[in-house]
Amino acid sequence: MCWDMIGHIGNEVAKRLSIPIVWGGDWDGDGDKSDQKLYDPAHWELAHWRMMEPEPPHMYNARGKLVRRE
Ligand SMILES: [Ca+2]
Repeated sequence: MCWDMIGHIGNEVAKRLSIPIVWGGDWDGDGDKSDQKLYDPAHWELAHWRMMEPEPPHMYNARGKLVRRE
């Protein structure tokens, strides 16, 4: 299946880059796609994104230059 291949590639790339992700083709990442209610293989998300702190909005000075916040 095409989505299985895409899921495998995406998971491997994320693992190599140390990016924790969740794939909608296997939400719990146990390799079993039949143990879930929703199969959404086009869906990717960062694992634990709900617990992440939002990045503060970028600030720009009057000249349009990005000003870093501490
Ligand atoms: Ca599963």
